[in-house]
Parts: sequence; structure tokens; C-alpha cells
Amino acid sequence: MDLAIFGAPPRFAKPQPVGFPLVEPETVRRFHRLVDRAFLRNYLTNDGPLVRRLEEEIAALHGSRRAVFMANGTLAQLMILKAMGLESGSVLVSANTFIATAHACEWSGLEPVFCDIDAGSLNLDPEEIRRRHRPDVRAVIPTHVFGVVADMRGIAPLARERNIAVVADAAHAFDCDRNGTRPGGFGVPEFLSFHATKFFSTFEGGAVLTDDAALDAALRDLRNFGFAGVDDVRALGINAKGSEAAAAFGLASLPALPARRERLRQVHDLYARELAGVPGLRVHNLNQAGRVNYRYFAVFIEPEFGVGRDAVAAALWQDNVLARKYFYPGCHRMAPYRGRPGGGAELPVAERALDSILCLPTSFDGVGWRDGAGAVSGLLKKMRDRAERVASWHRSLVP
Ligand code: T4K
Repeated sequence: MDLAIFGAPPRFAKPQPVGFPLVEPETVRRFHRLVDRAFLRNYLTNDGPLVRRLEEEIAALHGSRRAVFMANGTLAQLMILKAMGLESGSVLVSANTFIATAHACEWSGLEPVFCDIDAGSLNLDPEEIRRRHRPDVRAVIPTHVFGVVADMRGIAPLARERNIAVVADAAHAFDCDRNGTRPGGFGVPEFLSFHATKFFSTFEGGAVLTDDAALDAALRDLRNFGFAGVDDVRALGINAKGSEAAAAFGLASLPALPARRERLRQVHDLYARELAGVPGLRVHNLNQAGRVNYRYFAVFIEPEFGVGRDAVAAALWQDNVLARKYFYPGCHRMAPYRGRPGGGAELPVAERALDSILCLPTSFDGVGWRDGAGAVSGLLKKMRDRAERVASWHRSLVP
């Protein structure tokens, strides 16, 4: 079958998003049972028993002393910054992260200073801490992009020497590690995201992992309007609580995680096998420093492919493959940061990656994973074979 852009019917009948939620039938059954019991208790939110149980499970899974469940990862980050008193000055953040990482800093009154990345891991380059440091820098927030845990042991001494805090964005890194150390195990607070598209989800949700009892207590107050007792408000808190229904979905998902990870690993390996040797198409290596959950599969479309990344993405969409360019164009090229001093030209490695990366679906709607990943690989190979025609189709779209 030809490509949809040349008149063939779309390769997939239904759209295949990169983030099609991972939900097994048994997970749904367990979820219903847990929610039924929550209704019987008639206790639906505000630090309920399911939230408490989920927190214990998540902490244990990551080898962290404590986990604090939050309404989403963005609020988890905001609450850490608030609890640590990081509310003025600037913060070193990777240019290659989801915009939420930068936005949470800006909301907190911290100006993000965007850092370049390491070309292999796609994570914040620790050397940037030396290069970008200025007197008002209060913290550095590396992101574990696509689950590859950042070089926390390289970052820590550089931050310590400069007396700046480290907080890590572990939104992608549920159940991942770096040489055996998981998020939460590096002695700094880290936050997870449990958004519907993630490896582990609570519809919306997130958590802070920390070993610090004082930080844990402060976060619990902050997520509940600052209440420390029934009539006792001690801080400028907010509503960042997660509900019992969200926690129920998390608890229901936990038993499915080993098989889920194994299936995603197989998807990864199938893609890697199928796409190996396609000229101009480079698979992002996830197996570099430790365990990953394989939720994201990324490739780089390089000049030798013969068609630009944007054309490849646009053509895939016509075949109902909703590939995404995470995190194009990069935080520094998006509002409200675009045009601020210290943008574009100084982030060459990040920009090269952002301009060539493409994430492919790792879960499929109505199609088995073997057929799904095989078909997507087939489409990419066809594009490479018909590179000139695909490029000319894409040129014809531009007025
Ligand atoms: N730091 C990092 C590094 C992050 O990646 C994120 C979130 C955060 C911090 C913040 O954490 P949260 O506050 O979100 O907990 C999505 C997610 O909304 C976002 O959570 C995630 N990162 C980011 C990487 O991806 P979009 O705008 O790309 O999502 P969207 O709605 O386009 O969904 C992706 C695809 O999945 C779509 O084609 C539709 C499909 N989909 C989506 C949902 C929600 C489904 O099929 N079913 C669904 O239920 O941001």
C-alpha cells in the first residue's frame, strides 16, 4: 500500500496518538472495585485512604522514604519550589523539556535560564551549570527526558559548589533508574507526572519523592491550602490534592506495570530492528545509563533521509500516525520566553535535536503492537524510498 499523501487510504483506520493511554481490562476492573469501596466509605478526596496507600506504594517502588501525591506534575513542581522558598532569582532549566517545567518556575517568580543539552541523553548538560551560572541562580532543574535519568551525580557537586539547590523533573521517569538509583534516591526532591499519556497514570496526577521529613510535611500543608490543622493555616497553600478516584486508578494500575513495561520494551526493540540501517534515520538510544520504562520512542530525521522532519511528521499524520516533535521548538523559542536574552544561538545542541526529533506511538488503538509498530516503520521506510516525492508534496502545502 502506498502513502496516504499519494492517494492511498490512511494506513490506520483510527488515529494513533503517541500518548494513547495504557489501560488493561484488568486495570479497569480493579479500578471499579476500588472506586466502589470509596463510594461505600463516602470519602472521596482530602488525603483519603487510597491516596495514602498509593503514596506508600510509589515511595516503596522508588526506594524513597516519602511520596506526596499531587493533582498533577506541574503543581508538584510548584509546591516543591514554594516549600523550599525558591521564589525569586533565576533557575537553570533544560531547553529540551516540556513547557510546564519552565512555566512552573516562572509562576514561582524564578526566571528560567535555558541550558543546552548532552547530545546523547538529551538531558541538561552538567557543564552548563558552570557556563550559565550567575549570582542570582538559586536552583537547577534537570529533566529525565524520555525516562533516561539525568547525570545527577555529575550535577550534584557542581550545584553544591555554587550553593544552588537541585530539584529534578522526573515526569517521564516512573520506575526508571540510573545505574540502579531511582528518582528520589539522589538526595534531592524529584517530581513525577501521572498524566493520562504517561507510563503510569492517575488520569491527572503527580507526586513528589523525597527523603526529607520536613519537606514532606510542608508539601502536605501546601497542597491543602496551607492548613496544618483544622483551623490553623500556616502558609500560602493552594489546592493541589489528588482525589481518591485518581489514586484508585493508580493503585489499580500498579500490578500491570511489569507486563506493561515488557510490552513497551518489545515495541521499542521492534522499531529499533525495523529502522536500523535506514539512511538518515537515527533511533534515540534509551539504553544508556540504566533502566527506562520505554514509554517514548524517538527518532532523529537527519539530512541523509532526504525529507525534512516536518514533512515526515505531516505525511505520517495523513496516515493517522500522530507523531510528535517533543519538545520542539524548545522552551526558549516559545512564549513567554522567546526573545529574552540568552535564547537561540547559544543552544546549538538542543536546537539540532529539537529540529530533527520525532516521537512515534508506543501504544495503539484497535491494532496489536506488532502490527502497529511494524506499519509505522513501514511508512517511514516508504518515505525514505520516495523521499523526493514526499518533499515535493510537502513543498506544495506551503503557499
Ligand atoms: N515535565 C515534563 C518533562 C513533562 O513531560 C510533563 C508533562 C510535565 C513536566 C508536567 O506534568 P503534568 O502537569 O502534565 O502532570 C502531554 C501531556 O499533557 C503532558 O502531561 C506531558 N508532559 C506531555 C509530554 O504530553 P500534549 O499537549 O502533547 O498532550 P496531548 O493532549 O496532545 O496528548 C498526546 C496525544 O495523546 C494526543 O494525540 C491525544 C492522545 N491522548 C491524550 C489523552 C490525554 C489520548 O489518546 N487519550 C488521552 O486521554 O501534552
